[in-house]
Amino acid sequence: MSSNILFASSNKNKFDEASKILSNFKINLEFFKSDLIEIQDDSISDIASQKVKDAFNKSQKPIIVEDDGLFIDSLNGFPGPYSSFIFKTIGNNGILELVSSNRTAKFVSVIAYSDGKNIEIFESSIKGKISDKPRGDGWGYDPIFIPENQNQTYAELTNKNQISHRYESLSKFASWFLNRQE
Ligand code: ITT
Repeated sequence: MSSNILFASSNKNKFDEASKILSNFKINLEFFKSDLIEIQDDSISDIASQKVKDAFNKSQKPIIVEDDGLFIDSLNGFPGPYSSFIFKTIGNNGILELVSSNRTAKFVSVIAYSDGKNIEIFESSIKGKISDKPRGDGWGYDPIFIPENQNQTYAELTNKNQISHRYESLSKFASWFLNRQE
């Protein structure tokens, strides 16, 4: 492993996936468990920028945060930047009650990295749709999100970490980070 970087989150599932993904690039992550300041904003990348500032202030070490959002087309992008709050309040069953016949959606991941001087942002999204009922044993929205070109939900897929919104944004981060180190 070539580098150690902190990953700040209150969500251990996010860290576990990020850590597996970045190990393919020989980047070692350490979990920095923290409830970070999360501003209410329409822009996931602005939320991630604020979160990483708070994370660096707390850790004083190079650090990554990630902000995600599930955007459902028939709900004009809801829950989007409010995905965390909506998951805690109405959950997957609440979302399923709101979704109509058009079930298309996208999952967005924004990675923000700070070394205390600069903030770098890496964004990615994957298209997909909302399943008709929860399927599979997974965390968060995994049981109701079916990525494009698949028949199974994130929770049912065995290769989520090779295709996910998180995989794409972290791959962009890894290319930038490893290039910078050369
Ligand atoms: P932080 O402390 O890192 O902010 P969080 O769980 O609040 O953790 P986000 O705001 O980034 O994380 O995530 C928004 C919501 O989307 C939240 O309910 C997550 O559980 C969910 N989520 C994010 N990535 C997911 C994934 O890969 N599969 C399923 N649900 C996911």
